[in-house]
Amino acid sequence: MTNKKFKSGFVAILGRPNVGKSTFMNHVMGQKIAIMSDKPQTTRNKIQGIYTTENEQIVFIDTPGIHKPHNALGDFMVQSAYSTLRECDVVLFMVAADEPRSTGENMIIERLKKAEVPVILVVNKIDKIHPDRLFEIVADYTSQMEFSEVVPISAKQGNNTERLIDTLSEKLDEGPQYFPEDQITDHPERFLVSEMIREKILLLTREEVPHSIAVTTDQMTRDEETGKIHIMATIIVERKSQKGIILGKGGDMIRKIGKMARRDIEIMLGDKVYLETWVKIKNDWRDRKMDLADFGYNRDDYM
Ligand SMILES: Nc1nc2c(ncn2[C@@H]2O[C@H](COP(=O)(O)OP(=O)(O)OP(=O)(O)O)[C@@H](O)[C@H]2O)c(=O)[nH]1
Ligand SMILES: [Mg+2]
Repeated sequence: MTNKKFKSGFVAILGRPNVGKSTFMNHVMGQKIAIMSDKPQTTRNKIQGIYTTENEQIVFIDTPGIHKPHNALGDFMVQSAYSTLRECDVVLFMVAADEPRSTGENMIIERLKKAEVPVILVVNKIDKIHPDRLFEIVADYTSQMEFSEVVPISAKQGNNTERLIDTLSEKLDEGPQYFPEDQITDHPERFLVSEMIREKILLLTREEVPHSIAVTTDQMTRDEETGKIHIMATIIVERKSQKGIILGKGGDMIRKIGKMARRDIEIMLGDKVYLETWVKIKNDWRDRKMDLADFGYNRDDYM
């Protein structure tokens, strides 16, 4: 036992889509809590990653990438992201080193200027640029607003992420351990199962399809005969043509999705899984409040 005071706090990770927010949180947690992909708007809900050591508990809140919404789902995502400003002690504003500052970033910066908590600028993906360019990138952002710290990292390779944790620890006040030490997230297993299926669809499909799907996990029970966990999940699409793409020729695609997702789910649950998936069409669900709520995008989340 050390006689150091226990520190804790909530840390929101904000930024444009695709800058690496979820990759960073998963790296810190040492496991996949939030799904990741090279497609923008991968994360749709706030997701906590609870990082506990003997000296501290940092509750990271991964958020949907802030963008200009084109439907009710987008509205929900952006609202959830901004709502974390009211519930956190520190903000990590993440940008990508390999992309110039855009109007998207400028919009976020205007909001962050009004934040009542310290904002740390995290320049991610430094593995993608020549080190000489870092100075100019940092100078550009710091000319726009005053940040309490600037930390360049590579979330993918893990460069400098420990320094970022140390910097965060310094910023946090003494506080209670909010969650038991073995709790890693605020979402139930069913949510993580749905997300892992959605991740494989993001990986395997293109254009509008990844954005048009939702996944629900309707049942998770242990099959007494086989001893496996029997999971029944539904993939929701917006159009008949999308259903065709998800099923694939002779069911090829859905089998591939199921196989890849099952592997991840088995690792997460530490158990054998039998995954059964169904595909359902719900026209324009992304603009229907009732459907959004049914598929886990509840307004309650940010009100
Ligand atoms: N080269 C490199 N790629 C990275 C790094 N961090 C993330 N990526 C990649 O960037 C892409 C987006 O990563 P995500 O973690 O899904 O990004 P996000 O900010 O959570 O995106 P949204 O959820 O859409 O807002 C993925 O293809 C990652 O592998 C990094 O440090 N270096
Ligand atoms: Mg994400």
